[in-house]
Amino acid sequence: MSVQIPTDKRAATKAVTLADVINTDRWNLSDADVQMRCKAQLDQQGVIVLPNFLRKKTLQALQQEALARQSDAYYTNATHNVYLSPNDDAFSPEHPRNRQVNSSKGCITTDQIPEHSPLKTLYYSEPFKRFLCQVLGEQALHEYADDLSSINVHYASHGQELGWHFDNSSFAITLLIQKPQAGGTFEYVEHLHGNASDAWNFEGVESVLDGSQAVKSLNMIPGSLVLFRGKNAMHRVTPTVGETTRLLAVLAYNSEPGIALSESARQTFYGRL
Ligand SMILES: O=C(O)CCC(=O)C(=O)O
Ligand SMILES: [Fe+2]
Repeated sequence: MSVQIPTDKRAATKAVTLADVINTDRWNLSDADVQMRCKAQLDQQGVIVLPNFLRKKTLQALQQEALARQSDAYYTNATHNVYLSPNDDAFSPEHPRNRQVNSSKGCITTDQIPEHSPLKTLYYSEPFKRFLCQVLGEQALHEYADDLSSINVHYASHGQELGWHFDNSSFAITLLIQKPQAGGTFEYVEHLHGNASDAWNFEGVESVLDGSQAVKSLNMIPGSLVLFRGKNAMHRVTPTVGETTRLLAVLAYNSEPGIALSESARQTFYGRL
């Protein structure tokens, strides 16, 4: 005799698999050819967009999930320099080393994302991590040791933006969940290196800050996966225009296990530890 489980209960208990989350017809992540082509493009251009990566249903679920937690987002309204490092008094405040730009987006953290969220299925999936390792040239990818930093959802409502900067981490993995009516454009300058350990490239940075250098914009549609070498390319997100909030998920990994984001960074980005 079989036990009858109500349909809604069955749906609720069904495990979400990677094939439920991503559009596997379009993106076969274990295909060596796909991996190679993605790697080649990332190596050449510093960025790669995989359109229609998420299934439509997943995208809708993620939109709902994100909007449901919007009131819990922590908002930073801070100015910073493009290097995201403390100012250096050896330079004037207007110098590209110190010049301040504005960032005003909101953010929720791993612990605020539901356990059954497709974001978590994707983040912890071994085939997904293997794909990322191949494309990024990493040996292994590990979650953050703290409960906040692995998966974040960013919110940018009308007027909110992310100022020009270089990332601290050598790669970033994002999923656009909702696109605003206008603005919210990801802009970057290819091959514009500039970081403390390498070369500051004050001249190049200044030309971007002054608006005298051509910048590229990334054509992201909701459901796209983006891999980006943000340490080596200056980038920003322009202010959102209109009533539709820009929603973006960030998946963050470490190449070593057991690493937590620094307490000062957690305090700045999340307002708590
Ligand atoms: O919102 C984006 O598309 C990029 C976010 C970003 O650059 C960052 O979080 O450092
Ligand atoms: Fe960034």
